Amino acid sequence: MASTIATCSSGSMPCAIAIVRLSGPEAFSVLDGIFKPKSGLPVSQRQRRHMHYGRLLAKDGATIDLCLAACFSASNSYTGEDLAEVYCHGSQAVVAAMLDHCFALGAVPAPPGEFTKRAFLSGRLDLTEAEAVADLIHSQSELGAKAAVQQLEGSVGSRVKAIREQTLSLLAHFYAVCDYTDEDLDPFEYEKAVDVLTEGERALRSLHQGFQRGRLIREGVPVAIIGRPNAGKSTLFNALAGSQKAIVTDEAGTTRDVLEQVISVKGAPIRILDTAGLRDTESKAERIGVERARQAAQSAQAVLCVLDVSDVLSDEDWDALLLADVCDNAVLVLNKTDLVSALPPWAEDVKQGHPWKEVFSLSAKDEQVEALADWLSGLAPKPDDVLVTSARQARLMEEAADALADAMAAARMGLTADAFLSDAERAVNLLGQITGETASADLAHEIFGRFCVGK
Ligand SMILES: Nc1nc2c(ncn2[C@@H]2O[C@H](COP(=O)(O)OP(=O)(O)OP(=O)(O)O)[C@@H](O)[C@H]2O)c(=O)[nH]1
Ligand SMILES: [Mg+2]
Repeated sequence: MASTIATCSSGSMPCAIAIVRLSGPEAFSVLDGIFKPKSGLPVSQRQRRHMHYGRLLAKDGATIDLCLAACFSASNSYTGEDLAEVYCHGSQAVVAAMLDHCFALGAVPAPPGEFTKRAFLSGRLDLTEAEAVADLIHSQSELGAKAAVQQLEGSVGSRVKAIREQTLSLLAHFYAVCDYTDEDLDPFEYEKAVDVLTEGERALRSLHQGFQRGRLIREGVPVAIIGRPNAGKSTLFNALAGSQKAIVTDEAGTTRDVLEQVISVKGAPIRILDTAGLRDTESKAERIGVERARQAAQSAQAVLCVLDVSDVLSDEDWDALLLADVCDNAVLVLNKTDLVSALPPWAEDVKQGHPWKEVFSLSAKDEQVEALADWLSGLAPKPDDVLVTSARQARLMEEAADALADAMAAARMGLTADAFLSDAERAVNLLGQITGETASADLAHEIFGRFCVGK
């Protein structure tokens, strides 16, 4: 019999309200033990999914809070088990005393992801939906949240299930024709089977293609800020991030490592990388930093090349310009405009002489980054199509598409039925692992182990 788990599902305390959740066969009886409604009747005997006001008790019977509690029946709960929730004041002491009382009454602490794991095991969620819960919790931008919630609503799972069911019914038809030769069944035609498999493979390849874009949404579109020392890269990074994360000084060579932060730019997830100023240097650490800056620029989706308009154009600036030239998506940032009344003569040559996607004149120090932020927000993929964000799912989709292609090749070449059947069955199994229909206990353990406690 499953245990009854209890844990605090809300964030760090102290805070206004904390939510403690109980799930399992004893959830209601444990709640009745720790919570006494003002109205007298235990919550388990009152209306489900309604809040009830009452006294929360510690193990010794003393009142430790006045708060709300609710019961959700297995048929209508997140976990698919009886589930109870207490909404108390967000005090560490209150929550600790309440949990202590729950454990004394037979509940056990919930491991990370246990509530969602139980939802999966009871069939409330498939694995793609469960993984979307984790994505949603970790989303750092509105776009990331939208992609996760689409997946939570079954956008990926339902497509994968449909392909699996079509392949399964092909197999069922094949076996029926072999097993019941006397029955009046439609003959199994390889040509028709190939049509179904072709469509399945096409759909899987297209889902898989969405993975690269999905990953950008999940991890943020990488954008590197490059330029010579003191151009104002870290100041620009801080202005975009809206924080003082990067150290800024008037000493050249302040930033030595690549500093990164995912920021939500008008709802779009952008991973900005602040890099070391490009120059020849004797310092070992700074040399490594410069090398990392070059690598960051080459692997980023876009590069912001920062030049200081209050200074002359130096050889080090040329180094940055040459690096920007090899990036497909380079933007020129003419910085420190607050220090000059007009742009220097070299600015026009630089604007014209390179394939810039856009040119911005601004003062990073005065946080004039609105127009640049607008441009950055346009880099994120559009959320209108189904985007796969999980590397696990993407890998299985590719393998399943390959298995379907192998099955088709076997059917077309007129190989033995065994070859066709084993490839089609392999595809069915791989597709089942995406949604969890054929997932092993180890896999479920690994996936839910990455969740936070209380979810
Ligand atoms: N007036 C003015 N000063 C700026 C502006 N942007 C940066 N600075 C100043 O320029 C100096 C260097 O700025 P940083 O942001 O540290 O420059 P960096 O490019 O990161 O330099 P390194 O890390 O050494 O490569 C600091 O004194 C900043 O305050 C600006 O828009 N206007
Ligand atoms: Mg810096």
